[in-house]
Amino acid sequence: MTEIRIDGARLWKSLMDMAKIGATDKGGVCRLALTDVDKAARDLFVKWCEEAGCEVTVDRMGNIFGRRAGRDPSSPPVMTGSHIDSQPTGGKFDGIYGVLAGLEVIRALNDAGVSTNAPIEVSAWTNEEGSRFAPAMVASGVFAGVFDLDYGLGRKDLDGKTIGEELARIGYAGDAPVGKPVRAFFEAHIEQGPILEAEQTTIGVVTHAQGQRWYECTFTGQEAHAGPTPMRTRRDALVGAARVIDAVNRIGHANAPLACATVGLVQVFPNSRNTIPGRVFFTVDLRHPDDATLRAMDAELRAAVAKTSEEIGLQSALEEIWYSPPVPFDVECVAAVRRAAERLGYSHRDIVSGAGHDACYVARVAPTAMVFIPCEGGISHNEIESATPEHVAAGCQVLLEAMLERAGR
Ligand code: HGY
Ligand code: MN
Ligand code: MN
Repeated sequence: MTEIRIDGARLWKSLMDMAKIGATDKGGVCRLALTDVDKAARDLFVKWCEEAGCEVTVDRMGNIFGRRAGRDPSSPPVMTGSHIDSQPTGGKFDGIYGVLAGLEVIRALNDAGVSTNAPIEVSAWTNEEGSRFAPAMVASGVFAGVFDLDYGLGRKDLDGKTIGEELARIGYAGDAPVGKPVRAFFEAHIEQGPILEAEQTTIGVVTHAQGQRWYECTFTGQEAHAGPTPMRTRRDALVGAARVIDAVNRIGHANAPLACATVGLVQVFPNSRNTIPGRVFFTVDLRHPDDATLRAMDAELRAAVAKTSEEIGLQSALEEIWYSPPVPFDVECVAAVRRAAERLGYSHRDIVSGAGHDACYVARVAPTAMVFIPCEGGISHNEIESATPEHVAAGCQVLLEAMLERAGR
């Protein structure tokens, strides 16, 4: 076990200072990707990296890298990091914990005057959430070669603004190429689920992340007057959406306990109380750790859409916009996390991530693992999201130990 200790109070203060950017009345944050609020948080992160002596680079997808030099400048970096952007009703820890825990590792190494053989880098990945721009993790996806740069820069929000335009607008359209050799990548994150807290376990040793499929569905029927139009002649798009939304929920329950199925975004047109909805746009998010089961859930969704269209006489357009297969993390990196938790005497257990993370894509181009800590009530993507200073510090200490093992002192 190393004698280097992270400074938990400093990390907690950084988290609370960062949480002031985009703070909401209910104690959460709203820092949608590439908004002015995201820019302000990025600027603060860059300032802190520079104060810690890091060389900061930004690549063409706006991914930020703070680099602490190693003795061997030719060695690929041991990297950590996560994301700064949040959900519209996000919390103070999702993503930003992994970014600032990575910065704290660098600050702690500086305090200890310790050099590492490989450079150490802390990263902040653009648009991990997939809330403003879909899909999620698009910038780490470009970094991993899953998406090409034009696709990534061309992704549009609901107002038609592209990632490329917004990066330029906030001054984060970097010129570094997207993608480079990475010796190992470790991401610290809150679990965002109930397991660690329920088992009173401090560290989650993440072995895998589940697969996910995202869809966009449009039902088109016919606008008509809510008064004189007989029920038998209606082609009500919202009734169609309601039936499929219920079917999505049933698909999740039918494949429980590991499946997840969610409709989070619905747009009704013309959205007027006395006009029968002629068109409804909605999204579907299906997840499962087993790829074959996820494929079966896909088939069930398609059948439900076809059946509903037939029953109500609607036109339907169901597009799968994103497929992220289940991810096994690197056995050696996972073992480094487990050994670190053991050396430090923290309770720990292996766990599968229900959420997607940038680590899921970086895992395609570098040995990768994750460190989870509990969050209160397992609640995330909610302004009440919370974690304890003790768990925040423990996860960061495990991160430092695992990274040092790979970076070489
Ligand atoms: O959707 C997810 O799993 C992550 O929050 N992007
Ligand atoms: Mn996250
Ligand atoms: Mn999230």
